Amino acid sequence: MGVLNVTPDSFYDGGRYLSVDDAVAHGLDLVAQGADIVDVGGESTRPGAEPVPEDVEMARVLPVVEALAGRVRVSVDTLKPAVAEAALLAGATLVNDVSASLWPVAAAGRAGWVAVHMQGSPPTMQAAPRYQDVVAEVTDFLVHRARAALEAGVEEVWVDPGIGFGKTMEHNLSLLHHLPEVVAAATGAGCAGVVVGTSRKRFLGLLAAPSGSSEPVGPEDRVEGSLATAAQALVAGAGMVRVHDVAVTVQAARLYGPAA
Ligand code: HH2
Repeated sequence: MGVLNVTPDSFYDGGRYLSVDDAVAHGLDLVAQGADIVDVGGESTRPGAEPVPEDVEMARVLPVVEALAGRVRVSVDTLKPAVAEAALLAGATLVNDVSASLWPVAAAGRAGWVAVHMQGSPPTMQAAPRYQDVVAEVTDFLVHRARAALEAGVEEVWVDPGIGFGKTMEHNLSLLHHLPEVVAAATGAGCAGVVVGTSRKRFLGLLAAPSGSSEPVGPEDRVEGSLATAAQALVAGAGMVRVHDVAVTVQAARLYGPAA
């Protein structure tokens, strides 16, 4: 899944694809690089981000979804039911949902659904994330939501542990190390698979910081960690990785595809 943010403020690609033409051209470039799905978002969910009004988000994403649908599978990355609904009408066939609550919209639109785990909400989620057992809590939450969606008639349900969504570095690393358990639980519950999104996130910047420094390196210097964690996720059985850097990730993914 290639990331296409049509926002001024996304933490990595914000402001790069503000015109419909630029956004569509980048979406097609992601397809040329090997993306199976282009994930179109019109509201940043980075830590500290403030919500965007519904009409603004719609104006950002709908023309892009419409132009790309038919040329590639399109997902819409939104928290808002009305935006998801409109994007499905515009041709998207997957709802990528960091609120993990939009399965009724996916059911009504006969679309797939990605349930992402988040503790809190973007403005404050990184203030003090707390878990007794992050792997068990995230897995239980996702399995419950997946079951609700499957019972409501959504045929294609994906779950995503939500790396960076209300999680410390330790929480993120624990979830990555224990991904096979999340995959087993999701598969057992009837999910299509597990999605993982680590691409250029802050914890990778902290891991890449020079020794002795507690300042993360910037998003532009996080491709190595992104690639390493995408490969880690694929080896652990994830069925999809959500990335900004499609070409290099596709090269890595080929290593874990069916043997020639
Ligand atoms: N992460 C982001 C947004 N959507 N969706 C899924 N399924 N999994 C993720 O990990 C995920 C996601 C945040 O990244 P990005 O879209 O690059 O940035 P921003 O929220 O600033 O637009």
